[in-house]
Amino acid sequence: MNPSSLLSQADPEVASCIDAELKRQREDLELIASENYASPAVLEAAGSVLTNKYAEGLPGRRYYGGCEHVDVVEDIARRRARELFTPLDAAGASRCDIGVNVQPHAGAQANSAVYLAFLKPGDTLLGLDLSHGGHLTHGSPVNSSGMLYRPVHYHVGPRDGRIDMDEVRSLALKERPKMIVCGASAYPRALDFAGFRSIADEVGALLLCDMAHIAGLVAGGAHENPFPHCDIVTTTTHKTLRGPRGGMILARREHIKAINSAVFPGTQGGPLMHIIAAKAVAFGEALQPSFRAYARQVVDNAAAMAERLMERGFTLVSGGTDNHLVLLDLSEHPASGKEAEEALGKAGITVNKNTVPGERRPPMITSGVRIGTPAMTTRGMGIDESRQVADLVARVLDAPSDEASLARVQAEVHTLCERFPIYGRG
Ligand code: DSN
Repeated sequence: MNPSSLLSQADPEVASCIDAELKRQREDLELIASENYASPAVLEAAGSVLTNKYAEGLPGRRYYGGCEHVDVVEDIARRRARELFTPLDAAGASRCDIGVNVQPHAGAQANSAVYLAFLKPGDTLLGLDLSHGGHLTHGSPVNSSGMLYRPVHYHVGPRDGRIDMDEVRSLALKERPKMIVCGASAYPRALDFAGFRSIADEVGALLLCDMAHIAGLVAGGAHENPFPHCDIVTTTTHKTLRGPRGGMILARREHIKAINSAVFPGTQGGPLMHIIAAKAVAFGEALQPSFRAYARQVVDNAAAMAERLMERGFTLVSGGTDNHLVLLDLSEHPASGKEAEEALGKAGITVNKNTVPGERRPPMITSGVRIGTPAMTTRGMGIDESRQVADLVARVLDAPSDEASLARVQAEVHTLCERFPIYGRG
């Protein structure tokens, strides 16, 4: 990859920031569970002339002329997404007919559009509590989902760290939500879609899965598909799915018309056609057999990392992982989540501080660290490297103020990353 060659002449100030970020991504170890490295083909599509095109509406029904090529691109993206996420039975037949909208600019916009389509202000929304692994858009009071609607939250159990399905059911029976949201941004365990479906049926609620974190695992067969259990599924396209930054909504066919109207004109204007092209490219990549191997490796790497961290004496929320992330519980550790994030950053290891169930510290401090394997797995790292990375993390957290030790870990991080280059060699 030739970093910013044209841009460096036209605008050296911005080009130097992009070049510095490329260097950071190449040299440091990216363990933020929601980040990944999009392929050069995805980046090329995202940087294409399609950024110039207005295309409000849907393929074949646009409010602008000149849409003949972007129509084809959007149809390719929708077709590939449908192929990726349609659940099949043992004989390979479709278990439900799904429609797709690839226009949401991000996951938050996808969720807003779904709420607009199916809820009225004041309707009850039941989702996972933010500090127990949920998401701001699942009814947090500081997000429109918690301001416009009436949020009620379920939790993980205090002992096992897993979603308490008995509590979900009792809250659903008591509060009669119009919609139940399953899905999380910091939950290391598999989701019980059939369990959520049965509760939703009992109270007549719609069931939304926000699969943003696990979409790539679903596409690659390493996590159960939310369909046919869920009515609507939202996602981002840049996490485990490894596409461009963006969102998407999939739904049982009978719901897609309402969703299309809620995306445009309900919540968005012109779709980002360059990003939709990049989504199409990423979905094409995810349909390849190699993506199944990638998804499996992401999960195996997280399991290896979890095991090694526990051997090193760390506490993990739920005692392990089924997916792409582990959540370190530092409640009893001298370092807070913030201090741990800063010390790891000095050693070239990028993570994010995260609240843990029963959190006692403020959200900008926290008692946890979220660690994910999607990006390091894209670099080609496997089980041995996952155990090595867990050891590097443990060394930092055992002595977060020891600058000499942090420098030694940083040198090892750079050597490791050099063995697994991204975007060519620097
Ligand atoms: N901010 C994303 C994450 O890091 O999980 C969720 O939207």
